[in-house]
Amino acid sequence: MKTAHQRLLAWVAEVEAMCQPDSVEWIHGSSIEYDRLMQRMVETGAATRLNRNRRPNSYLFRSDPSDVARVENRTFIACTSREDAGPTNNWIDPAELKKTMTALYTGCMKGRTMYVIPFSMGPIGSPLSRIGVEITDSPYVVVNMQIMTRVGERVLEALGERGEFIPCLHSVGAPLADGQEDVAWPCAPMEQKYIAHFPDENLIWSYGSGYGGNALLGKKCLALRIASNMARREGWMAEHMLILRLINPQGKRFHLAAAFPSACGKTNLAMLQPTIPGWRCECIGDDIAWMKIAADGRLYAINPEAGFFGVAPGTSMKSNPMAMRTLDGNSIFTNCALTDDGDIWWEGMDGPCDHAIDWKGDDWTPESGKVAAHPNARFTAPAAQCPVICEDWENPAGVPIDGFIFGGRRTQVVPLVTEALDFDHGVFMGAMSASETTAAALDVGQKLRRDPFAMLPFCGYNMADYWAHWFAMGDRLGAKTPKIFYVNWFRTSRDGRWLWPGFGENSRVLKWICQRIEGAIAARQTPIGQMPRDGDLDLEGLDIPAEDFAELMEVDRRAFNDDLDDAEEYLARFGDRVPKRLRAQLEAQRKRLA
Ligand code: OXD
Ligand code: MN
Repeated sequence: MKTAHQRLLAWVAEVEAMCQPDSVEWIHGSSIEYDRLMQRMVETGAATRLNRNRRPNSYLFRSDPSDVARVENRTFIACTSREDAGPTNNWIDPAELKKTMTALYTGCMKGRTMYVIPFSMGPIGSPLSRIGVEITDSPYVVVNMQIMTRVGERVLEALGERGEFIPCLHSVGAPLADGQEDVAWPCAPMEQKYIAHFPDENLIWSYGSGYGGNALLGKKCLALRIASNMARREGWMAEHMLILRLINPQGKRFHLAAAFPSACGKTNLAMLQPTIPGWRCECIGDDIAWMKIAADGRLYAINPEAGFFGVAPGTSMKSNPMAMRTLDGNSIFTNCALTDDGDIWWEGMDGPCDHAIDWKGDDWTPESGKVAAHPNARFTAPAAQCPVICEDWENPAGVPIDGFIFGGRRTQVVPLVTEALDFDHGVFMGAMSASETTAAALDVGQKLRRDPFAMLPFCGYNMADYWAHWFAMGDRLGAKTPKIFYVNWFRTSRDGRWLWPGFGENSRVLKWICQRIEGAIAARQTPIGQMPRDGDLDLEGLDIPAEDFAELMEVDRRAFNDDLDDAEEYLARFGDRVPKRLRAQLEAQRKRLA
């Protein structure tokens, strides 16, 4: 591989000396290389090629049953002082962590190939993009990175001889002794897994897991945890947000960025098919937004990723037809079930399945009494294949953001949609976000967890400082701050029914949001923010009983007050670091609710 980047070459040599792989391969980024890696993994039994007639160029992987999701308890922010990591992150002194991990890394790639993947987060050459180099001993990681990011020679070219890059070291942590046979999914035991971030030196070290965000280091580690640190230092934003473009019947475009905790339907919303006549929606990204203030004073966003790494179960032609069509070929499936005709299946997919091989490789029928696909089974697919991908999804300048949406999964209390009274109130809404938990993280036990800005597992520094950064960005944007909204698609009735149909019908809520952004309609002020007046939300053609709609929109002052008590306790964890402006918002909300 041709690079004259001395710092990069020195780092690769240093890692090689420490990890002692059998060989080193630089990833060029060609399809021939991708096919060759896949072929090798099919031969070793790590991958299964799916039926070419049903899903061309697509493969299924089964992970080790112990390695199926992000491991938040084993994720560390190793900055110099514990306070800078804050109470929501795990912290270890960087020198100590490096010592522990160096011991683990020493000889850890024996019997394996070490791959060097130069990758770009964001379109190559965009002023918003950043370059990383991932070293890994997992060929599964390589093929996933080839879909999720832009990789290879063109990245090295952009890097030149002196360009900045973020070193990302990954090992599955399973060296092979001479003659020892490999397993299909090598990984290390839980207590040896470390997903480590050294924000003071923009460095990522990951050991022991091969799954998703633990191993595809461009995603959560670089584009969120490290990038949030860089963004704070440099005055931009790295957020756990989808980006979409909505086009109204008059052809006017609106760009919305929305933050929801993992597995709350972000991918579904990003690829929404509006049910209201004349409205169209296009996808720019489904997970991460990098945003910067441009010369015109507005906030512009890019999607730093090049693919979707989505939760498979529940994805269907009903819930997300555009995702289903994105997966027609050239995709990787992990921990899905394998059907008798060589295709994949998961719970919630269209049509039943009578027999399959489940995610553990065992025989499965609906009578087995267990799931066929793991709840956090994933698909990896190129964004360019999405039928509603926006023509500007790779625009190096990004798209101007008109509105932010926050939300979570709340079966109680939180109404369908609320608009913040102003930017500061919106920051308060984002900071107080909470959600009922799901399967995307392995080890979060409790049911309702506060997940500020959906960044709880991804903010690479003290969350209280992150709130201060939001206020500071608001001040810089001044009159050009995007409007902020809070939505909840998941409210249920007292007798446990969904009150809102969700999916494509969410376009009705987005329409109201766009009308508010345009200043086309007034709103009703409530103690928790602005809400649609009677008749303003377009419900035409939707059969919702009036009592259900009333319940969906209900603001129960007592319940909100209780929520504030809980919020106050939560804020207390951050002590004096909580911005005064956030506390002022809490007090103001209390007064409005009194
Ligand atoms: C994801 C997550 O995988 O947020 O996107 O967990
Ligand atoms: Mn996510």
